[in-house]
Amino acid sequence: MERDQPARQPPRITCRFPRICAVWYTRAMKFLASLVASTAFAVAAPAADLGKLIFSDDFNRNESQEQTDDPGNGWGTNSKSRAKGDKQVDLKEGAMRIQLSPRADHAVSVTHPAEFTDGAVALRFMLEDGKDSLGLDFADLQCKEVHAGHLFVAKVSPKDVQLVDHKTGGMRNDIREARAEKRTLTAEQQQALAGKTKTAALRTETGKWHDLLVTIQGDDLTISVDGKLAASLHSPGIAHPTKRMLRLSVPRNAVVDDVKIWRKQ
Ligand SMILES: [Ca+2]
Ligand SMILES: [Ca+2]
Repeated sequence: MERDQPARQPPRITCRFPRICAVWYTRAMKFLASLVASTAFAVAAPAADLGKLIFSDDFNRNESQEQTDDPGNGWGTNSKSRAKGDKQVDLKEGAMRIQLSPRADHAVSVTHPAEFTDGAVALRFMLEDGKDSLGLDFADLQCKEVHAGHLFVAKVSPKDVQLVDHKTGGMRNDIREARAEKRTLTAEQQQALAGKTKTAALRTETGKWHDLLVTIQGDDLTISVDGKLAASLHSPGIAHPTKRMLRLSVPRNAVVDDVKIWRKQ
């Protein structure tokens, strides 16, 4: 037969200086709570707003050689096909320097996969001349109703920003062909082009680094410079379901660093 055992009491932790213990306990808890809050904010804030970070590049490296484009980390360029193989993309001083070759017959295009429906791209840029510009061109080469997969673009120059829906506008095959052949556009084509471009005057100082953020959500495209919303465009081509590629489009020169790509869905 089992004997009834007296119920065990949990061991008591005693403190020889209870008031000091209580003060230190409160301070430690406050510190831990603030640490948790600040860490959660630092990690969760951009992720919650922009989605999942799917790519980032700080360009803090050197190429294996300096004769031709070799940016690495999944980047491609059009220098071989459009600039006779001249080096137009140079990793230098921890950034990516893009410079049009005098022998090029097209703007420099530096490409990276960027697959999402809704998402965002952030980078730092520096333009060194008033005539320079940098375009973030979103493309889907599997979309055959447009020229060369062009969906839409967000562009920044030292004097303005511009957003263009190419898919349902100027890069629609029939519109682009009519323009290339200098044919008069039909009434439907003219109507299709209406409202597909948004330009906003914005001065950004040359020779200085600036922050750029482009967001895509549904049929809304926004561009922010140095943390301030500069322009937004609401247009059906932006809702194209499969953005597959980011093309940095540089008609002259631009310097780029800290590229980040987020996928929201
Ligand atoms: Ca280099
Ligand atoms: Ca860097």
